[in-house]
Amino acid sequence: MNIEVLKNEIYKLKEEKNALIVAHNYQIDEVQEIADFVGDSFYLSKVCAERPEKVIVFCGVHFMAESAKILSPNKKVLLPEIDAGCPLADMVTAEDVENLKKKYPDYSIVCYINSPASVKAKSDVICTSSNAVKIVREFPNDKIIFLPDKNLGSFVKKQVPEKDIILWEGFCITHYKIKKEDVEKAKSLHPNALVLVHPECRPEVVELADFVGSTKQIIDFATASKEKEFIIGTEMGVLYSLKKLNPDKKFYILHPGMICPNMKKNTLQSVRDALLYERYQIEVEEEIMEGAKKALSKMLEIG
Ligand code: CIZ
Repeated sequence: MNIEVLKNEIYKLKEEKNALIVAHNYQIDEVQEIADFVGDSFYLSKVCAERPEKVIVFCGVHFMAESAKILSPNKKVLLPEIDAGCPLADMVTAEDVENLKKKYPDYSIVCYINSPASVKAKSDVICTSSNAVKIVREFPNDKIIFLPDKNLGSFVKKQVPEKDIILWEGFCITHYKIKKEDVEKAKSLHPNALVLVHPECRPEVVELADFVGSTKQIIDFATASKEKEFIIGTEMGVLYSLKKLNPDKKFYILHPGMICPNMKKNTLQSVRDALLYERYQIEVEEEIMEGAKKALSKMLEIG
């Protein structure tokens, strides 16, 4: 179907169903364009909870739509592509967390938002890439198990050396592609550019960056900066907001493979189908919902 026809159909269905469309910073440009709100997963989950609409199309991956459902249990949360998962989130299970708790009974579990609801439910507190350092620093236990992302975990460990932090071995397959040599090459090609990377990158990449932050923090940093050129070390989708907000600045992606195959599954066609057929509905078991909400609320309390 023609893009303009699809867009018009989406707007019509959205109005008919009184639905809200939110899109993560890593979505394809056309999906970000038709969304009511664009941002990181936690910001979008909060928007979904605060807005009056009862039907939400969450253009992101599964764990993100789950977080929105946990914060808005009475709303219909739809994920346009049901198999848009996250390999990082799948690198830890609720059973792994149970085993860790048995092995390290004095430790508290700090869980990155990129995780399944069942893992969140067994954790003490959730964090995002924006607030992970603050959450670990301020959590009232000096013994921490950080999961599932080992790179975000080692970034936190460096910032909070006073705590004993055990890292789980998970990683994002997209951010992992960037190597130290890519940063060195990009810097030699663009000597005046600042290097902005996501903390899911390898530690040796993070080490070479001028700024490390979440998607929102990268967008805010580049927008506020007086500099004109930036080398970006995260998923390409952020270029949509970076370019829109900064038409006079130049952005270079650190690695050509910075494309998350799962984030790119949602299309205008699947958003339209999500609205038309009210699919795919995200449900979270009551028992899991309760535990996961508690861990998310703890994050809000600290952060
Ligand atoms: O939580 C998010 O939205 C993720 C996965 C990354 C980010 O930095 O926005």
